[in-house]
Amino acid sequence: MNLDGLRPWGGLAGGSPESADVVVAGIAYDGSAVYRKGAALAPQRIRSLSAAMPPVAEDGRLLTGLQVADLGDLDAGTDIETGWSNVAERLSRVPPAALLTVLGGDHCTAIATLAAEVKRHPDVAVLWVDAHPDLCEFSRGGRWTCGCALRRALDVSGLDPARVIIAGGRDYDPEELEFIGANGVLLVSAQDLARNPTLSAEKIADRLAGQSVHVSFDVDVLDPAFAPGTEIPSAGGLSTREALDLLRTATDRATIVGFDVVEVSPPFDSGDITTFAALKLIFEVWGMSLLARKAAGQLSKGHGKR
Ligand SMILES: [Mn+2]
Repeated sequence: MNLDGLRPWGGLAGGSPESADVVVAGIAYDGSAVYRKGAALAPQRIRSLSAAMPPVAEDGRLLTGLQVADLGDLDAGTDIETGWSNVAERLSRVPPAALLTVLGGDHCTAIATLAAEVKRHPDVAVLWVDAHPDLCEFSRGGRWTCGCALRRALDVSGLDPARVIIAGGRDYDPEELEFIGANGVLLVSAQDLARNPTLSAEKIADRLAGQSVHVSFDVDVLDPAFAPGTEIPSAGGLSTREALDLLRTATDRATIVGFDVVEVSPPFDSGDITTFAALKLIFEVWGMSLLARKAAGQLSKGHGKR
């Protein structure tokens, strides 16, 4: 792909991490993948192709002037069980006013991300958009495998499970459904979303209204037709269009303070369509969060000086 003359992040890269509107970090780790590795290559691929994105949201709002500071990749070591805390420590120092954007990695990278988000925003709610709840105590040979990602994130962050909403679920282990029922997690399944997209998204919006929210987006929530480049494709998923509309409606009355996109696996992608789906989601979430912050007068001085 010829990206000559184009700058990363749609030309928005710049500013210092202390004052930028958006702070990006990668976690190039896929040691928790049990089916097939490859997500460790995602941060670099996403960054590289980010130069091809226009700095304009799909509704025509300009992102021009938004300052995007990229910390590069943070080192989670060879095992997330021990490596999450260093990454969480660095991410927790991202100013609360910045929109944190993390590029996974497999979904266990979200353990570090959510631990940091709870530090930055103690009352944060989490919208976990994923084909799988990742709520197993033990899964596929370990407690720190991808099927346990959300369970471990709750453990280490102290986040109340009742502040978690799972959207797009369709593949479950029995113990996950038990945990969801026993702990007040709201589950809005892929089937719910397909049958009644607006009502389902509004149900989430009611729960998130007035809250600071972190969106953890596992790209396998998308149907494999739209995102083949992932560790374990799950049939019956959302289109990219449906996912964008879900995020917009569900967070309409909330403030998005962070977003991570995980499980993009470039080696299994086809023509980079999964990487570009991730980039579309990132840029649109920036637009959604930007609108709210613009209204609140919380943007960097760079914004609006076009
Ligand atoms: Mn997941």
